[in-house]
Amino acid sequence: FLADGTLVLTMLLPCDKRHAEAAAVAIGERMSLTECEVIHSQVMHPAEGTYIEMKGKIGFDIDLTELELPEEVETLSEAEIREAVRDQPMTVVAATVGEDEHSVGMKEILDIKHGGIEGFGIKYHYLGTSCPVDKLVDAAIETRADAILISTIISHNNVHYENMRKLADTCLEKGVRDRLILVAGGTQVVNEAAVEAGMDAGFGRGSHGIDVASFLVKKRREREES
Ligand code: B12
Repeated sequence: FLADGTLVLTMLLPCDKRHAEAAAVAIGERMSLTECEVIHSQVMHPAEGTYIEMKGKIGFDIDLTELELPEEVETLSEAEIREAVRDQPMTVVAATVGEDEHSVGMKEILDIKHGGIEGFGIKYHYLGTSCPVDKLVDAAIETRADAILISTIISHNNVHYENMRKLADTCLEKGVRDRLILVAGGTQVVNEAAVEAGMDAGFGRGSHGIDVASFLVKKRREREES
């Protein structure tokens, strides 16, 4: 099957099954796919719409040697992180922000039970869900935290990046941007866009505590050296 030019698209169309199947093929054709065919359709809920899987063919090749790949991040070893935190303790404050009640991802990153940063000796103050940005920054100042970790899962209207901008701006206003490491995470978070929105790093789907702990230790070192 390698490089046979077949692409499978999934979509949720807000209409009944018959219209959704015809619309999916029309969408594929407008995207310049050929041989468009619906291979699966399922009414999710009559009020919601129909889930469609549609296949079609693309008319071009991708040369793997010409692709620009993102830089591969090197993660410090567990021992190295633990030693760095033992020599110089680290505290963070964390919460889900805006009106985001999705707490599972944030807990995975924090909690020792899920291989979170706590397991490397990093102390955390978890302020819960839907936390106002002001409250987080004040808590970071009060506890003399090294970093603020926010989780922002909902991404409608780019609210996840808006939340990040708000955090960066609040830290600037309160004069603490230079002494706080700002990290955002969530299903739809892309590192480069998070950095553009004022964060030091962004972590997406599938991130682990060790990735974040390693980043925090490296970033603190980098700041101390500069
Ligand atoms: C469980 C769930 C809920 C639960 C949350 C319970 C809880 N206590 O967390 C409940 C039922 C409350 C819920 C409600 C809603 N939900 Co919901 N929910 C989900 C679901 C099924 C799973 C989320 C989850 O727990 N994933 C598992 C964790 C481990 O993964 P994760 O969150 O991505 O976290 C990882 C990374 O993102 C990253 N990460 C996350 N946070 C952080 C933070 C930092 C600092 C770092 C470094 C990394 C990091 O690391 C984590 C570990 O790898 C997803 C669908 C999905 N499959 O993702 C929808 C989903 C997130 N929900 C969605 C929606 C729309 C809603 C509602 C608006 C529905 C509604 N109309 O009411 C409400 C919103 C409520 C609110 N105000 O927040 C949408 C979001 C769409 C979008 N992108 O904006 C999703 C994607 C479903 C969908 N396909 O439409 N939801």
